[in-house]
Amino acid sequence: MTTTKKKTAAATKKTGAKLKNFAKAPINKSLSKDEKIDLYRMIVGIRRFEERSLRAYNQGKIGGFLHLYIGQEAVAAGIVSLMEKDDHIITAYRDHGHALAVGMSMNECMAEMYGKHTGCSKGKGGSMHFFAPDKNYWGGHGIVAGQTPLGAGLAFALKYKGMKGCAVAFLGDGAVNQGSFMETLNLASLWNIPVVFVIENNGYSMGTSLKRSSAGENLAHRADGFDMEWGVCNGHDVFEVREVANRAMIRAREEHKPFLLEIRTYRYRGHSVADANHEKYRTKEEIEEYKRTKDPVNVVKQHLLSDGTLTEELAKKIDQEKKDEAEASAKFADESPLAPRSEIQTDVYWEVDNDSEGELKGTYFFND
Ligand SMILES: Cc1ncc(C[n+]2csc(CCOP(=O)(O)OP(=O)(O)O)c2C)c(N)n1
Ligand SMILES: [Mg+2]
Repeated sequence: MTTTKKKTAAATKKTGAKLKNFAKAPINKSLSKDEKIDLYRMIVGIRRFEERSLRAYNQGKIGGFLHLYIGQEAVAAGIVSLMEKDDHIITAYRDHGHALAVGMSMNECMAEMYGKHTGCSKGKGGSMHFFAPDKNYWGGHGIVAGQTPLGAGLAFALKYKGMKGCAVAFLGDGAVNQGSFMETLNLASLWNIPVVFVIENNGYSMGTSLKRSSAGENLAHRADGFDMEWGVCNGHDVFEVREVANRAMIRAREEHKPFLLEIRTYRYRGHSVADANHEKYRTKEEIEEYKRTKDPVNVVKQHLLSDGTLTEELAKKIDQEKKDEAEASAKFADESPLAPRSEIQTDVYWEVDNDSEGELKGTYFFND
């Protein structure tokens, strides 16, 4: 059994080493020209949205936290592009990229950060709590690793209802040491739940580097302890992300098997915008080196320029469109109304809105 696991894991790595150009992997080769341009458009769109929200934060328009996804764009864009009708995703608080990737509009996302009624969570969630159940996107969670049992629950429901789909639960490298994640891995394996856990390993958990917080050569390897398959890949190349995640997602859908995938990525900005000291726990050179050699926007752009899908002119046009869309979303958010006073307490607790038994008895959470 263990040998099989090890073989699969090794095979994942071996395939990675052999296929230097992931754009040529079958799952990517089958993409039409328009689909490839859409991937580029999505990655650029996330980048421009994040840059605009940073400006809004610095202008004092956004309260609370702002965790930017800049540098990690190819992970969400790549995985979401593989989603089928009955696939679902859930993530932590660094959730803007996933939201845009599932098709949420910049307007509803920006307005949410401004605390406006037109936001996706009616302005009551903010940056960390974007949700779109209609797009199979279940947020946006602030408790580190808290979304992992919920992700397994989504996948459990799919299997229970006899649906052919999988759930992808994203988590950070800092979340792997949480007890709830270990418990979730155990049940996912024991009950053959179709969930793919994707560790977005950006090397840091707030100001603590991976080396200082987590034992082991890699994080995915921990799946061995739960008799679960795992793999490791890079996150700067959207085609590599698609190639490796696709196999895990197919397996989950078709065989009801969980998978632990570690994707090596990097965040350019601090943990949150309030983390002004992000150059104290890492060097400027480290950040610059990643930007120079592995920037997800440049990497996909180079792929598409070299295969003739994209021209410099079209790339510029798309970039400008996304800047304009982000700018327009800030205007939309600014001009949107706050929630009316009468709605301040709605959509906060299901029990309050649904006149439940608990409400009638005056006890929301306890039986007596
Ligand atoms: C249970 C819990 N403990 C601590 C925190 C405080 N906290 C917020 S983010 C974070 C770091 C998580 O880092 P990682 O999982 O690597 O995600 P990243 O920010 O890199 O995306 C911590 C410790 C929290 N939100 N929840
Ligand atoms: Mg991290």
